[in-house]
Amino acid sequence: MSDYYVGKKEYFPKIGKIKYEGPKSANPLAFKYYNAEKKVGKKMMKDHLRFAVAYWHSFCADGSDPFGAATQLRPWTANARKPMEAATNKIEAAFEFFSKLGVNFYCFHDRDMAPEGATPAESEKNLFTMVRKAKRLQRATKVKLLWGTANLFTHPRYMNGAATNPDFGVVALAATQVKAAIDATIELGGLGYTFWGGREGYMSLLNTDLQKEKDHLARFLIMARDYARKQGFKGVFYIEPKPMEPTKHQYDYDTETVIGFLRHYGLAKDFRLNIEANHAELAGHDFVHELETAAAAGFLGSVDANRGDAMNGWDTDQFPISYYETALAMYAILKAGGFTAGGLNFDSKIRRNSVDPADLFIAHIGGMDAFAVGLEVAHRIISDGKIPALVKKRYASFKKDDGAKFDRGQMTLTQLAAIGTKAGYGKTGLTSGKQEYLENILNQYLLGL
Ligand code: XUL
Ligand code: CO
Repeated sequence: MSDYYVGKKEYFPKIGKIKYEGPKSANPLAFKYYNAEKKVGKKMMKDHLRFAVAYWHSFCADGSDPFGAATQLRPWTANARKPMEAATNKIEAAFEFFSKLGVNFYCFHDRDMAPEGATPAESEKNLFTMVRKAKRLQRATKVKLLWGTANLFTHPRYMNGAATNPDFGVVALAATQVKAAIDATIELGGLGYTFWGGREGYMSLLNTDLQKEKDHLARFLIMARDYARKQGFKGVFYIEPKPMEPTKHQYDYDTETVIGFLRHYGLAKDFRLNIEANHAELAGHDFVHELETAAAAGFLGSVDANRGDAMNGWDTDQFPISYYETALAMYAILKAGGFTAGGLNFDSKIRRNSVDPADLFIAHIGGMDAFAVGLEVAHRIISDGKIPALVKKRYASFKKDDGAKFDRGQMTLTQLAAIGTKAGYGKTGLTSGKQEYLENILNQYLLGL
């Protein structure tokens, strides 16, 4: 028996199971650093990293962009006569890919998996036909669903938003999709359900009642949460922040904004954040800033792993390759205790001119290797302890005496000022932040030293 799964037809016949061959390997179809069963600290790499493949980028996208037609004519869609036949081929190709690559999770939107029908009832029927197939394939491959979601942004009816649409009729149609996508997620044992606010934002304030739209978004999320919990969903709800694109301004701008929103509307208990690297960059933040901000407030849930291009301001969704970025990201994730329900979902797409079937594998291999290196470096930072110790030392004055009293909120401004007056200026505050020293240590860790 082969060590990977193939359906009725093999879609990647020239590619077998991707194996770990080590850093010196010249084989483009082998892992150089990701060694699934290797222990890093107390857990194996695969359990730290919990990689997921994004169904939409890898199995639905065809390379078309606003300037040109499809370049990636995939056999699973090109040879199908009907949309449901294409959907069936696609799901078989996808699970063959997951199995050969050796990832344990995937993520999907309702419309990635099944085409919209002529009526909401037909759309739901299509989705559930595919959910039954997905369930069989999950069993055969042991691949699990990290999270499901609904596509509330592609169809023209959502051009003015979904939950925040000024037309109640559209809000109700969005509900048909979210209700069915939650049912599908539950049926597939999904560990999470994600809301990325596709077109939940505005293009112009001249035609927008901003407060009403935000209230409607919260109302919709409360309804979805209540429905899912009633149906027995035990997983985590995620909001995926993004500041712009496709709308000029999206309500889920960044992590801090979303945390404020969740707390304000009483959603903090059920919702966590799904942080995407490229979205962080669009918001003017580093990926690690968003991760640390979420973690600090107890809202870190899952990650959409990708990278942007610092030279331009759009969501390029490239595969992550920077060890520096993955090291800092994994440091933030390990410090927060690691993933529980979440994982690293490659919300990344190959470039339009990467037309070889092998490119899909090579891109994921690079991303997985990059996060494996990041994990090792992050573990090194923690186990060596120099960097955490310096951070601790910086705040040592709050550990005892008056500093500790201030920290615990047991001091008035008058008392605090009296301490300052008594101490006087002297050299207080002129302590080095040691940034360059820490950056140099990190570079040594990056080289495995
Ligand atoms: C869009 C984006 C989405 C979400 C899921 O920028 O990241 O693919 O991850 O809807
Ligand atoms: Co995403």
